[in-house]
Amino acid sequence: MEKGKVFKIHSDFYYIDSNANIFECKLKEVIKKQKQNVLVGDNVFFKKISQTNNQGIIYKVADRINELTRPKVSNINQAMLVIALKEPNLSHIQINRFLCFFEYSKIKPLICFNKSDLCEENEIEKNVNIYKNIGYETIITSIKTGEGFCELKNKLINKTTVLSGVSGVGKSSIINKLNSQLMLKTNKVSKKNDKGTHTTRHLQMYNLNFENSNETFIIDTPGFSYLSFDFILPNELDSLFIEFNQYKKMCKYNNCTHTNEQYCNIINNVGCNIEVSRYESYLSFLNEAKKYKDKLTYSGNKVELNYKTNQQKTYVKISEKKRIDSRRLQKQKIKNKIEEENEI
Ligand SMILES: Nc1nc2c(ncn2[C@@H]2O[C@H](COP(=O)(O)OP(=O)(O)OP(=O)(O)O)[C@@H](O)[C@H]2O)c(=O)[nH]1
Ligand SMILES: [Mg+2]
Ligand SMILES: [Zn+2]
Repeated sequence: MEKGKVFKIHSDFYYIDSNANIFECKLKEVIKKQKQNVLVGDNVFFKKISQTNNQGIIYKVADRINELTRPKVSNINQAMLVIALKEPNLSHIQINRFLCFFEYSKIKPLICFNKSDLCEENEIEKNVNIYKNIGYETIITSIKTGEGFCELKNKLINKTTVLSGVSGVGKSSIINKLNSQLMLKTNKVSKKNDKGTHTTRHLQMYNLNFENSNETFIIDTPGFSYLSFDFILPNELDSLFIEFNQYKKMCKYNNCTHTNEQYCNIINNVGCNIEVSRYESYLSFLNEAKKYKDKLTYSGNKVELNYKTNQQKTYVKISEKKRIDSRRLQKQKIKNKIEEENEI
């Protein structure tokens, strides 16, 4: 059996790099039956169909170090969130959306502020410092002037990095600048609506072939148009704003939502220790999280008596629709979350 890494997936075909040889593989029936996802980044075991061509069958997926759901990749060392300082215009709420998602996924992001050639220095600093002060690793780059690329190479070397960010921010252009042989397709941002044109259509992993490392991988991804929060519950949200943690301990109420409670230490710190744009994003995401929770819970709580202990226990009832939609395990997870939230 041969070993290799999945670097591209196209419909039913999995493209594998095995010691710089490329194989086009299909999945063995048993993997399909188990409904096991094979992701870009997976290390797999496969058998060649014949000695003469480069086709094979994947038999087994090796254990993963980690996996990310959006984009769907595995075995990554870091995620680099690419932001354009201009074209498309920088949006803090959008940055915070991605940051919350990475916190939720327990993946440490590196934030790359690209297109520095289009922006004044003091404006760049003002924007970047918001995230630097929170503790995020940041880097400023331009593919036009080459700013930041030495530093960037040092941050990428010997790692597998997945790029993330909306369309048009320069993800593919950055990869081309790191290795001019790759020649990935890029496209202008639309002047009409200040949006990218979704040029990259598929996830693909590339070896950057740095002079001093042949183990530096980068994954180009299609830019999301919108990352919606249909997975976070209200009580989980404040911990995803990592700078809130040190202040929320001093809120008067343990279950403070930091919205209109008296003696809320988060609200007290907005405008000094907590950036206004961060707090505004929090409020906006909280609304989305509440809507998500409402969608999950229609039927309220159910009280059952345990005849042995003669004690009552309260359960959360999930709506009928959700019951059909989700598998047993998922249901249990959701129930646990809500019961925790309602302190049942
Ligand atoms: N001025 C300037 N333009 C840049 C820079 N980086 C990228 N661009 C331009 O931005 C446009 C979009 O770049 P892409 O690399 O296609 O963006 P992308 O993030 O890959 O977009 P999708 O594939 O649609 O997700 C192209 O016209 C690039 O030339 C930069 O540092 N400065
Ligand atoms: Mg692209
Ligand atoms: Zn509070």
